[in-house]
Amino acid sequence: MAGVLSNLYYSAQDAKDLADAYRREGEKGLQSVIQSKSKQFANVQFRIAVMGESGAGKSTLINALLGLDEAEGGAATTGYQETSTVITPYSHPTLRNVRYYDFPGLNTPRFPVKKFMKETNFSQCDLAIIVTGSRFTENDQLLAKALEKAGKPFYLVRSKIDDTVRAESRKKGYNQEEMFLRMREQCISSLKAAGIQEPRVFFYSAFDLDKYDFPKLKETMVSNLSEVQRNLFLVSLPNTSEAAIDSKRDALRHFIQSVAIASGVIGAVPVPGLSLACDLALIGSGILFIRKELGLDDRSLDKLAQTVGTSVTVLRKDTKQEWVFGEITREQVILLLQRSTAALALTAAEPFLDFVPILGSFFGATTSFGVTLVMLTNSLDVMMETAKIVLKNAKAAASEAPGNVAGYRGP
Ligand SMILES: Nc1nc2c(ncn2[C@@H]2O[C@H](COP(=O)(O)OP(=O)(O)O)[C@@H](O)[C@H]2O)c(=O)[nH]1
Ligand SMILES: [Mg+2]
Repeated sequence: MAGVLSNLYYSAQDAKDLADAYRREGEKGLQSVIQSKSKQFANVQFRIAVMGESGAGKSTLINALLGLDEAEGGAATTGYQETSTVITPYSHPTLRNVRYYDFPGLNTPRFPVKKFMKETNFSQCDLAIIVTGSRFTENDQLLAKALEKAGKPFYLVRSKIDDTVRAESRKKGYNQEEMFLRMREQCISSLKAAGIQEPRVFFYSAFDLDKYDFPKLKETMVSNLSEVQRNLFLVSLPNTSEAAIDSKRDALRHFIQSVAIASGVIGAVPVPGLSLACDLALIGSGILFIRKELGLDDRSLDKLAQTVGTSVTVLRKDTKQEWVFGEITREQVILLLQRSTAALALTAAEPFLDFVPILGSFFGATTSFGVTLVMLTNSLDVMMETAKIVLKNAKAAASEAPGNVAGYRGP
């Protein structure tokens, strides 16, 4: 469990800063320290280079991974004419440090492959994706070899699988499974023949994100990250399915543990009033953070309602806990606290105490830690359930709205 401690988002120094801020300015002071700490969480970088020939589907893939529609601000421009000769960065709408780099097409006259190789610095990305809309070409292979030489993890993505399925299914004796097997074998053997040791190939269609290998692509990307990057990336993925929402649970639990540890550390500081004030502030800010990452804040809901052509009221239909959508004030947190009990808090905290040894010796610290942990964990459960109901409502609205059937990508 060393991961939890190494992943501390609030350190002992942060706890001291919080205590000092409380002494100086009371609860207002706490808020500003918490805000600046929240920013640190988002300072972890994750940079993904998306490369391939012009028209391969690079920009479309970036939008799919960001959960953005082209019509929205911040999405990449796609189309059949070559749109760019420079590397264009696209940040995740809320986690700005998850950044995709849309590279110019490999084969354009203005950017021949030799020039591309010479001018591209692979060390600046954490991961690369090579996209092709048909067979992997010689240029793709050259690029893959260069990445392998530079020691960068990379994947090969075969886009437009929907087109292939449509064309092939017209043929006599068509069998989709067999076709994929054959295509996969062909891809892998041609890449191996070109000297790529273990090519990782994913089939995908931008119009069927829950089908083919897109879910596996996301999982594999996650497995290539450091723990901190992994948490950041997981919460950045769009909520296209219940499974996608569930996959955020672990990352958000890490976040919750670090917040709980902070309130435990602060609980051990003997300043009257500090511990409770700090717990309330930390729980409040934690709820806001989780709510945003699950797409349940006002801005995300408005955007989602617009995308699927409905109202926020419809999206909220059948959700059970009103407070999730309301203002998260100090009073609201106290109300939530009153509903759970200290005994419950202590029981739930116990399994964590052995890897938080410094907290074990302070009863006040343990209580604070446990209360914060249970409060945020309960809130997470409620918000995950709510996010799933919102997703269901959004999908229903999307399938009712004309022209929107395939375009829905989740909040
Ligand atoms: N049918 C289908 N079309 C796609 C898919 N991905 C991209 N396209 C289309 O292919 C064209 C080129 O895509 P774009 O992302 O602009 O390619 P880029 O030049 O590599 O950035 C656009 O018209 C896209 O709509 C896909 O998975 N299926
Ligand atoms: Mg493009």
